[in-house]
Amino acid sequence: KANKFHYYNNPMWPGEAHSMKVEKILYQGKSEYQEILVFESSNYGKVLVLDGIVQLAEKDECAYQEMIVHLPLCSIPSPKTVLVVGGGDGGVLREISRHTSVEKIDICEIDELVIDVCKKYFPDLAVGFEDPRVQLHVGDAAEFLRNAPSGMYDAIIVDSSDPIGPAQELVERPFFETTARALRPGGVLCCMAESMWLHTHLIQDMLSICRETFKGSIHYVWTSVPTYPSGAIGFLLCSTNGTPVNFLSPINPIEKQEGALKHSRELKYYNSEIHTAAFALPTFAMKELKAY
Ligand code: AAT
Repeated sequence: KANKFHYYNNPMWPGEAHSMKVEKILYQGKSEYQEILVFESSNYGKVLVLDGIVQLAEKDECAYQEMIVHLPLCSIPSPKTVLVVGGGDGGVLREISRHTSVEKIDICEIDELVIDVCKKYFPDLAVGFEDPRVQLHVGDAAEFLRNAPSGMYDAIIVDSSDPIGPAQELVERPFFETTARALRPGGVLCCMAESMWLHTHLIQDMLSICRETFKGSIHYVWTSVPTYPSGAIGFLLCSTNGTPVNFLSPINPIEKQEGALKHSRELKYYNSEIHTAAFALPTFAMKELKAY
């Protein structure tokens, strides 16, 4: 028990707990914001845990990081300025760095200790920080976006932890309003949006806020991540008013970008077929989410 909640009492998934065999604890510490744990698992490689919640495992991080980045960046022509919210492990930066059109990548992560720990234990993710286009801002992303100039970004990627603790504000209306304002017309947001199996009400709330704040297209998409509760995680894809964005058939497909595929690390999960497949919802989710 390395967290402040009892096993079956995490407010994000009450009544269930998920386990992995720990081969070795590599790091345990506490920052101003959260408890940080890194362990070597028997089946999923090294695992990063914040406040008792798995944030990533080496074996399946590709599914999350590749989807949260390439779904939005392949949907707009030649993205140049990108903001990452959270993402202190660097995996999202690593994926953005495939896009040769990108000129500037801002990242706003609240917890410097997460960055330091990931640089030590997850070099295959933290390599993202080495891209010279990256500018790191340590601080609360809600505050950062309140001060961001209007129309500054082509894309904003919200790779944040669950909305208990420091990420609470990142699912609330004022955050989405400042996000929409910081995007240029026709810019896109891709935001971690939890599991369709576990978080219907939260997703409905996020969708209805986004329908009011973003005047373009809004979709809930999902991918499979075995080490996250329920094994699935979703994202909200939103575009602002401006050139319409057809997320379903990407205008900037990955296969057409030589630089993206020739990156030092091969794509393991994302391709154009899985991009389109991510929009297909099971019947129950369609019923619960389509009306919102
Ligand atoms: N790349 C997958 C890992 C994450 S990490 C999410 C990061 O968001 C953490 O490093 C956390 O410190 C940071 N964060 C939380 N709140 C804020 C904030 N207000 N401002 C800036 N950064 C913040 C995501 C995993 C998703 C797991 C889903 N269950």
